[in-house]
Amino acid sequence: MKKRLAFLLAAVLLVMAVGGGQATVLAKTSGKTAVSAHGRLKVKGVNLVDKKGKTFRLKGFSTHGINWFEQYVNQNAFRDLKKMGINCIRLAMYTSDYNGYCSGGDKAHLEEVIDRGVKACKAEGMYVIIDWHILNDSNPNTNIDEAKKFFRKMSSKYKKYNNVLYEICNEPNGGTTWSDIKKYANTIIKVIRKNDKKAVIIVGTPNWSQRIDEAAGSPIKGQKNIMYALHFYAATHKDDLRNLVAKTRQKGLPVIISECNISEASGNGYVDVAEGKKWFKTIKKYKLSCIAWSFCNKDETSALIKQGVSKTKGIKKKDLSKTGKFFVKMFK
Ligand code: IDC
Repeated sequence: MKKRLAFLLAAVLLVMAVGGGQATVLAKTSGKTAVSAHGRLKVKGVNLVDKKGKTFRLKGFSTHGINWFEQYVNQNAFRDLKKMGINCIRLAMYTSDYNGYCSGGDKAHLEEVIDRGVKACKAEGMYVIIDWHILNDSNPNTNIDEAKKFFRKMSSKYKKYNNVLYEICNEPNGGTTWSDIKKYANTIIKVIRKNDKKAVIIVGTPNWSQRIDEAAGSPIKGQKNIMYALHFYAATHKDDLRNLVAKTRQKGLPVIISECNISEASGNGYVDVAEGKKWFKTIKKYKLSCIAWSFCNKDETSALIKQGVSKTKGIKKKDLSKTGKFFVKMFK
């Protein structure tokens, strides 16, 4: 009997030890969550709306590259953020920077990290954006064949999930035109729609997802639930870019701020709180969704976790950087 008890105790201890690692799947949270209350999101006119047709704002944190800071992709951390008012996580998967998905990265592992992130968000009742994070590879058509395969796989895997959104090309840049992007988007949207008729799909815009005016001049036709990305870094991008929001709304373009910060466009340097507040005036006026870059402790001012804080669970407000605290406050 004693032996059996000792064995049982050892087994329990072993489970606890294993359970302390990254892969822990916590119980589903009880009570009302963003996803249980608002359901599958869709696009109505210029707005992102919930299942009842009411305008809904995503308030999110984006990961840094999951090929670099994957330790933050865990349910404990997401739950910590949820307690601070975050209702969405963007999983940024670089395609060609840092051993990205198309530049030598471990595809199977990256897909596992995405899966962990998607499932953690589902368990926490949070929305999740799967982001094909092009950057170095300025034109999304460069890796369109890989993108097709990737989104075919993702949309098949997550078609039953009501909390998943797709961002199909983070920031086209260099000489990439809106017509190049449209060509790419029309292909990828069709791939996703074959499996998933409804998920919201976010399309990047020229010049590092700033020229929403070009998209407004010639939006994608014949597709529902499409949004257009506007990215800003407040210490660099000011009135000129903000003015495009009003301008494109008049033209009926649904815009989403799927990445932003109050640092300089480099992701580092000066943190402009005053300009950040101006951005939030616009964001609140038009009830825009907004996702902050990036959920990590890298030594750069856009990092949302404070320098020297290395925990990836039990994260409290005091562990956030100046920029992290700013966003949590603005999201209130
Ligand atoms: C930055 C990261 C930085 C990294 C760099 C290059 O913050 O650590 O070294 O990318 O990969 C974007 C991009 C985003 C950038 C960010 C800041 O979407 O990948 O992250 N930024 O430069 N667009 C505008 C700014």
